[in-house]
Amino acid sequence: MSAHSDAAVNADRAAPARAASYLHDGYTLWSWLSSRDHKRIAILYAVSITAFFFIGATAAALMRLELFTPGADVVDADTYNRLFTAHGVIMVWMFLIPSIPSVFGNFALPLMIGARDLAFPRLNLLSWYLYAGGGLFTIAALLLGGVDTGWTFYTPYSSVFSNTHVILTLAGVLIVGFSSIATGVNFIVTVHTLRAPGMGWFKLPLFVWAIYATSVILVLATPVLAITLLLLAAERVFHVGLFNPALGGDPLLFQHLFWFYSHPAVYIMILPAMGVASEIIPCFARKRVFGYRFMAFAIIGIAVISFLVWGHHMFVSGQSAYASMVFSLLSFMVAVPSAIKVFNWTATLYKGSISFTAPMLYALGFVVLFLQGGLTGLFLASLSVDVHVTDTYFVVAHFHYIMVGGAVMAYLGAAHYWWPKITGRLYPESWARLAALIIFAGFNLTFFPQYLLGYEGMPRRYHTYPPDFQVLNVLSSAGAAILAVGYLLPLGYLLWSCLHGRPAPDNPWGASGLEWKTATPPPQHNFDRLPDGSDPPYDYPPLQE
Ligand code: HEM
Ligand SMILES: [Cu+2]
Repeated sequence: MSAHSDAAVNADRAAPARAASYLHDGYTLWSWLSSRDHKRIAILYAVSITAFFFIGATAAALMRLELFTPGADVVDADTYNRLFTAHGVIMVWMFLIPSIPSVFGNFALPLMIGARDLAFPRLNLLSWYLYAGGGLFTIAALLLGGVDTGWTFYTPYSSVFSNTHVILTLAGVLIVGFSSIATGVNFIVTVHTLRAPGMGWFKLPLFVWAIYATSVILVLATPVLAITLLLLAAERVFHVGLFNPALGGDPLLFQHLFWFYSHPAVYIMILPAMGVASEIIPCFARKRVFGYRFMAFAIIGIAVISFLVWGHHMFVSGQSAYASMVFSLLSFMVAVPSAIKVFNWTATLYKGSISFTAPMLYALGFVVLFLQGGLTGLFLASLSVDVHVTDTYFVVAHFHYIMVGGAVMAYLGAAHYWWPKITGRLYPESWARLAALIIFAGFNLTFFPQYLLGYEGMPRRYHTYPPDFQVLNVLSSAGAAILAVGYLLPLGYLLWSCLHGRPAPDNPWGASGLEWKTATPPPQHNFDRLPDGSDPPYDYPPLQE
């Protein structure tokens, strides 16, 4: 690494006890692109994931623009197909799956368990290169004209009939999948081997539990995706007859394989979000998490059950009625650990001394929207209801409540909560609260009307619709415009705060985790002295009655 700059040297002189922060470890682009420091790699992820988010959001904005009117006024059917495919592929694989683990898991997890870095720092850097490289493949496919299969790549359409850039997109997703696996392995080994002395499993912060469980799902499920995509590529290029009925294949086999990965993938998105909420809520309610052990077991329960419910995506695609009944029942079972979590967050808030800071607003928004999305999931898990609303906007509304209302809210909550630690600066609190409220309002206005649209029968993935559906569509598109403003605000004031924000103290929230016990921003090696991990997590003093 390069020698310290003058600024860093001066900082060292001013406070001789402090080592230089990780931000001072060289200023060249190369010092970032070759860094093996988990904190710098987290920032590489944050920058690239944010870029992908806004590319995916642009596709969404174009879709909502088209759906403002019943006719085809903005784009034709082919372009619309490419738009929702690009939107789905980018949001799922380039944003939702990596977002919280790769950015905040990377940054905070080693600090939270008192480690100096992840177990395999070079593998961590390689993961980022795989992520960025895979992402560029999908962008290349987009620039060359895009894909129209939908993000689910259903066969035989994707293997036989589509003449768009399927292979290039598959390659991108496959490469990003390897990044996921590498990251998962890294987190698992880190949690097993690098916990601070005294930190037993039931002293781990719930965010660490959540990232751990997520990593297990990543390592077990992602190879299934990789194999499925390779089989699809083989079918497309060599016509081997796996999925094409004309060649003796079975298209349902593709759906089983795809959802065997993709349902657990939903929990790859939501478990980290739950972990974030479990950090923020006790901190700003000044209370211990209610039922810590139940919260940890609920995480494991959700992770296990997530592998058993994939068939609820295939209720109408020709699986036996008995199989559907079993998948329906198992899907209902996921509600049990999920409800435990919502109940325990609520109990943590009960009689707490609550301060409505921006991270807390995002966390509360997460709980409300996740609860609502989860409850409508029970409608979809009910066979008879699903037959009515399947492939309608009801489904679109449901999964946006979970993925956007849940995972994106938590991502923003995490960004605000750890921002001072990451950058050494405070963000402007009133702007942040305003943005949180705009996002919450814009989100509900965008997606709530879609439940009604779906219930009334508007199918998903269509670029035109009967004029009867227009009022609700206009509401939804107006909400999307508000949401867009809401998402652009944090981009603006967070970047502003990097340059002009007030310097942050080591522990601005008075929070309890080990990550707040080191300097802000942390030194390259995280801790000057190895911290003691034997304190119970969420050690907030009991509130006076
Ligand atoms: C910014 C506001 C957003 C709007 C207006 C929006 C709109 C849409 C629309 C119109 C569709 C197509 C539905 C269909 O016809 O099948 C869609 C699909 C989808 N969206 Fe969004 N979306 C937004 C944000 C997001 C975000 C932030 C994510 C994830 C982080 C996301 C994930 C998805 C996924 C996974 C699909 C599935 C595509 C499919 O149906 O195969 N969306 N969205
Ligand atoms: Cu599912």
